Amino acid sequence: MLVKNRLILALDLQDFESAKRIVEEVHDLVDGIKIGYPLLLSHGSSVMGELDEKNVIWDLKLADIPHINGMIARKAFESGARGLIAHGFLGGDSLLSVKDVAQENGGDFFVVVEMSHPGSKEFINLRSLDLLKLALDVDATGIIAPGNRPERIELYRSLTEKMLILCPGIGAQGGDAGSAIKAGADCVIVGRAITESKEPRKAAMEILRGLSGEIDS
Ligand code: OMP
Repeated sequence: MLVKNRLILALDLQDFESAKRIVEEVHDLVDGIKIGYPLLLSHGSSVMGELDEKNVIWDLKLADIPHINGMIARKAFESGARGLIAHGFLGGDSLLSVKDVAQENGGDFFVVVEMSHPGSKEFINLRSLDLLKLALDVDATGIIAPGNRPERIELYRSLTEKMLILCPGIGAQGGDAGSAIKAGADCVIVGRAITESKEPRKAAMEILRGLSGEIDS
């Protein structure tokens, strides 16, 4: 994945016309668009043909046995995905099946190592360092880490130079884009702060302005 503007749009909408309008407004400002169940279950994978964006990451948070993970990953790449998000807690074999398919397709895959919502502290975040190790072992393109916990991003950055760190949890979940980048994130993932704004382009530009201070400094 090419990192340039350091912003990824989370397009968590069910209304495709609104989704398309937002993409048209911001596509030149973002490094990619993340889509997931809200859009895919509402409109199917045919949305891919109509999105004006090359780097579409499918956030399916894959969490199944290797055979099924591989089958779903193959379908996603066949449908035009350039990247996939998978959970690591299923273990190395489940992740390797995603990696194999991503590699065959020249695509990216990202492993969730820690999440941004309060409930994540009950289970997944207790094993984050093991999940990070797994992501490194399977040579993932990158990890998903909480943008609203900069101290955790700093820790992950100190433990991996080569993997990308993509960070959601900005805006609506309390995180600050500039602080996440300063802590070591490669990209922030932003949904509602852009999609629910009356002026999505202006909102995206505002976020980029906040990032540029950190990138230059
Ligand atoms: P907003 O809170 O609206 O910016 O959306 C955040 C996006 O990031 C949603 O698409 C979530 O599914 C996703 N996300 C998190 O919010 N927290 C996480 O820990 C992980 C993800 C993710 O995997 O992308």
